[in-house]
Amino acid sequence: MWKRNGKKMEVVYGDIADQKDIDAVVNAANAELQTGGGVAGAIHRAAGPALAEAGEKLAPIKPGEAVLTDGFNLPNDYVIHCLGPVYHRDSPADVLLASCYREALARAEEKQCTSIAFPAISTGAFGYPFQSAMRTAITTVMETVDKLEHVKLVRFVLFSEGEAEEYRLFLAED
Ligand code: AR6
Repeated sequence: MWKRNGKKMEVVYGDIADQKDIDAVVNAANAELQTGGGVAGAIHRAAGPALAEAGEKLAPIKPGEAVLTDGFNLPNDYVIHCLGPVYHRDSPADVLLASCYREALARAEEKQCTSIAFPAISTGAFGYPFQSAMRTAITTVMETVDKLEHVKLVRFVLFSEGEAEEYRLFLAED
C-alpha cells in the first residue's frame, strides 16, 4: 500500500466486477461501449443489459477518453469506461494510456467519488506490454491523485497474483 497526504493506493488480486466497497470501477472498454472479452465482458455481465443501453448514448469514444455511466446491477455507483490504446496502432501509446487514467480520475472527482478501482487497461486484447503499462498507470495516478479533493482511495485490480505482486513491488519502490 502507498499513502501520501491522505491518499491511498492499493493492489488486489481479483475481479474488477466484484469490488463491493468502491464507488466507481473502470472498464477497459471498446469504442462502442458494448460488451466484449476480458474486463468489458465481466463488467457488462455483472451490470446487466442496461449498461450497454447507456453506452449506446455516449459512444463512440476515442483512445484516451473516459466516460461515466451508472453501475446498474454492479455493487458500484458508477462505471467509468476508458478506451485504451491498441498497442502498435494508436500512438503515442504512453500518452494515450496516461490520458485514460487522468480522465477516469477526473470523471470520478466530478461525481465526488471517494474511491475508484482500475484494471490494467490495454494489457489484454489491446496488447500493451504489462510492465510498461503498469509504470504509466502508477506514475500517472500518483501525479494526479494529489490534486484531487474527493478521491482518496485508488485500487488496482489485477487478474493474476503474479501481476499483483509486480504492482506491489513497483509501489514499494516509490
Ligand atoms: N477483472 C480484472 N482484470 C481482468 C478481468 C477481470 N474480470 N478480466 C481480464 N482482466 P482486456 P484491453 C485483465 O482485454 O487490453 C475487450 O474485449 C486482463 O488479464 O479486458 O484494454 C473490449 O471489448 C488484462 O491484464 O482489456 C475491448 O475491445 C487486463 O485486464 C478490448 O478487449 C485488460 O484486458 C480492450 O482490451
